[in-house]
Amino acid sequence: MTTLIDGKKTAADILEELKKKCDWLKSLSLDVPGLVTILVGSNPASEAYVNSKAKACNEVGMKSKTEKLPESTTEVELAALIKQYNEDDSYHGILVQLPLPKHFNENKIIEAIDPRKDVDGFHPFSVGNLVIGKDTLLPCTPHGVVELLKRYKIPTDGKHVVVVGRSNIVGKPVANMLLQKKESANAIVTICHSASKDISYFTKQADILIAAIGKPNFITAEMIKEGAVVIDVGINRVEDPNEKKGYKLVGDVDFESTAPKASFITPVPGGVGPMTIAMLLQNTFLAYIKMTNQKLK
Ligand code: BQF
Repeated sequence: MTTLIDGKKTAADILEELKKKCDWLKSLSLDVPGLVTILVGSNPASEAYVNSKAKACNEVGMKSKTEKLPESTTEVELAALIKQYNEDDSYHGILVQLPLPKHFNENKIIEAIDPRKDVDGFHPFSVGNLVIGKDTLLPCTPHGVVELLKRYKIPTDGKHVVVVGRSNIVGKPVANMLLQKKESANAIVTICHSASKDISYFTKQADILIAAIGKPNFITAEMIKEGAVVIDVGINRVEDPNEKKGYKLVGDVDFESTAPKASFITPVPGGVGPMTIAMLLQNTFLAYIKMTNQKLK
């Protein structure tokens, strides 16, 4: 029997918890957490993402602002805007929507963000803390994956987690999180990627398979072990004339063939995606708590 992991519901639960906390701050006449999202250029998917982030902030009662900048923005101009928000006490989270247009050095831009406001968890300071197991702002999508495993009481201790994909945004951080000698972690972790000659050799050994490849329906039933937990991080737009928008979202996992063989599986949409947003708001709340406490000292 397969359990469908409902990321949409889980994310809604987390947002509800955050809303209660924000209501409580307001009842004490305190400031609420604030998130600024910076979008450069006009990638339709990125625009949709920043819009959902702002909408989620409004729903929980956080302050939010979206800065939409033209494609022609220079690195110096963007860095100056980030600096302005680094110094603005009413914003506790700064998110630069990725990918940036090609003329930007993303690493350089990420490093311009005050690590205390690094709600995407991509600053080298946050990455370093994650790797050595220090408490830190965690990247949203990997954190969403781990949170789903936790809330569905899926054991990770001593389990073999196979991550397919080695991006800085998903593959590397999720592997590091599950590797930690901690509750909801302590897994044996393998990362495989495009240089692996036989991906199936690895995926078939997974107790928990995390697909973060970026290729629609890449993982098929033959590639997994009976009873495996399958976490699909892929968000791929594929053309579909039957859909109003002309496309539909599919994961990196061929859901139809794989689901019957899995013990747990996340759908796309409605799996890991909504958790990304919930974890972003949770990070903004955490950044707020840390920063406002610091001021009281
Ligand atoms: C869903 C993202 C690739 C590159 C940059 C809900 C989102 C997606 C799907 C979402 C993503 C992916 C985000 C669903 C944010 C996740 O119902 O399945 C929410 O908004 N995401 C992003 O900001 O940048 C990306 C994927």
